[in-house]
Amino acid sequence: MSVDLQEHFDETIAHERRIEPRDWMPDGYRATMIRQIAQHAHSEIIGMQPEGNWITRAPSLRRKAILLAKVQDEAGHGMYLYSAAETLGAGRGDMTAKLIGGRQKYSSIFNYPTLSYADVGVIGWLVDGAAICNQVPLCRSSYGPYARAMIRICKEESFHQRQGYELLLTMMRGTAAQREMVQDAVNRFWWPSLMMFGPPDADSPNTAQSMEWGIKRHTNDELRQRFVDMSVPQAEKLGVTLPDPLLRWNDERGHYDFGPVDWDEFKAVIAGNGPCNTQRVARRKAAHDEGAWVREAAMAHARKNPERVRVSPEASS
Ligand code: FAQ
Repeated sequence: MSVDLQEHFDETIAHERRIEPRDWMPDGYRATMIRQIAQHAHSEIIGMQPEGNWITRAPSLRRKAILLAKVQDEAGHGMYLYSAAETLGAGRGDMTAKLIGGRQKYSSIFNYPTLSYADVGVIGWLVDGAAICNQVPLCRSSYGPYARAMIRICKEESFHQRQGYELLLTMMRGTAAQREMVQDAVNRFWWPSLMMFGPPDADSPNTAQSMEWGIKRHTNDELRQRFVDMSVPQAEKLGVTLPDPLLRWNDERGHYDFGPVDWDEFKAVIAGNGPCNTQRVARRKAAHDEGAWVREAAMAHARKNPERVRVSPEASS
């Protein structure tokens, strides 16, 4: 490696400019970007399953249309993100194989079941809310294709968050049974939503280097706190109780204090032992297997039009 290349990279980062696919970058930077983008892409794709579970049982045509569009958006996000990872030399087939083989992660949150239609609203409000909180700063991430993908993704996630909140407001204005469903969903999703931001800073092996490289702009704990501060007034307006007896405003800190997250549960979920891990990965594998004929057909079509389509060897895997 030439000193000039490293210097140029360091200068680009120091001046808050973007690293682009053709630029030289340290191996560690490339590996970190691939790890984070692949994990993010997998989350969007696996994240279609919990809500997809309710498409056939949506309570009205309007709710079904909204939910279909949302789940479709998540597929689109996964596609942008796989494309961003491909600019770093990662193969889509390889990333899918790693997801199915348990060698690449996806967000812990999608290993929890969706037990009622209120879960659809709570996923929109809390899960998309946490995703936005985490991803808006990533629009300024140092890797160009990732940062640019994030701009569109965040716009769509904001819309998702509002549809979730609107669904919950509607249910809270409904019957006592509907209000109970909402509270039950909040009770189940609140703590897992806080886990989405990753382990506490003291136990986060990647944060320091990722901040230095301008990949992450805030630490896991900073973003978790921002999310709590943002959610409490929204919960009050909604009329639900967040399931944390230690949650209270701290005048001195200018933030809400909150109780301890169960990090043993988080570790179990990311190690593959959450309530739905096996089911989620098995479903993803089945979808991949069932789609083999589509990939084969696309390859056959591409071979017939060699000058129009450049076929990547990855596409067939
Ligand atoms: N789940 O050192 P750190 C969405 C892993 S998209 C599973 O702190 P880092 C949209 C981490 O990978 C949600 N694993 O790691 C939607 C690392 O493992 P490794 C996804 C987790 O990367 C909404 C180890 O723990 N969003 O929701 C989790 O600096 C509704 C140590 O952690 C993104 O991916 C976790 N929660 O920080 C879709 C955003 N947290 O790889 C459908 C981009 C940590 O060393 C419906 N990613 N780990 O073996 C990020 O911002 C970061 O990667 C963090 C983790 C903050 C997630």
